Amino acid sequence: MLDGTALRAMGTDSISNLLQLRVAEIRSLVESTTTSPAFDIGTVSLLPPVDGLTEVWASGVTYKRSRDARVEESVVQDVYDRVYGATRPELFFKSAAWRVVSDGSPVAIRIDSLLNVPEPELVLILNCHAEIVGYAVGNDMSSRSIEGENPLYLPQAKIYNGAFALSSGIRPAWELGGPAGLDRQLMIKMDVTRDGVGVWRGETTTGSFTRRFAELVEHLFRCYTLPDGALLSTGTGIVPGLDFTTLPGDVVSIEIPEVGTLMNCVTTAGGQTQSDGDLVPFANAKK
Ligand code: DO4
Ligand code: MG
Repeated sequence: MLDGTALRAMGTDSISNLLQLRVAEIRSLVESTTTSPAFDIGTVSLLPPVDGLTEVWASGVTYKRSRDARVEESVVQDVYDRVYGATRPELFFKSAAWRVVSDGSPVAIRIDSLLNVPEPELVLILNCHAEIVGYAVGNDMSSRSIEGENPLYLPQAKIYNGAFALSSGIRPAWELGGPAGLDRQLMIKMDVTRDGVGVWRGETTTGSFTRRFAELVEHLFRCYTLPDGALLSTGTGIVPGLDFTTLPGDVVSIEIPEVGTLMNCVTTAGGQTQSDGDLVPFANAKK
């Protein structure tokens, strides 16, 4: 696993610097570095492996379950059918690096959204050369009611405070597949508990992913420069029925056994509501 300790031993403090190198260079750095953490890993909070100018992007409708769920929730259904079968995938900007939520910190639902879900997703860690360096576990928190009202509201349904969480550490790509990407199917599991009781559970495998990871990467980098690389969340194959919504206080646990785990409690998105009901900007955002 590639984490902060390994990074420092390799002579860098930043993932974005690392993502300027070719996979072969990163691999040789990792394999020639012997690390032993100078602290007990259980006593520190690990940050997610994203920083600098690295952008977080996401893809959608890459599993049949996702296509069916969007058709069910949306008043405009054919866009999801169309993108599911189209050559060009759905790609959308999800988060700046500094906004990404760590494992163990709260993710959020919006105060103006009635139907909300966590979306457990395999995340590709990409260098600036559009190569897959490794994998992590992501949670693409989403408002189904806002996107369902109108697909043009997707940025508001998907981008808000606490909307994307990422596991700590990177599982190097060369440990799971060939240089072109993943060779094997990975299990993806999600559990949601409320007051300590399980209220929703689902699982899928990347065998149900209907595209190739390489084609998502190719479309992301087409006509778009990513000097510090990118994280690309590959879409969800696990969507609860319309009778389920995540509530503040829920705990969301996601596991991709060969990649990592991610656990976050759910809170209400940071923001303030004035007495007249207007939203004002998030007060605590870093400058
Ligand atoms: O437009 C819908 C977004 C879909 C998505 O985020 C997913 O399939 O994971
Ligand atoms: Mg998603």
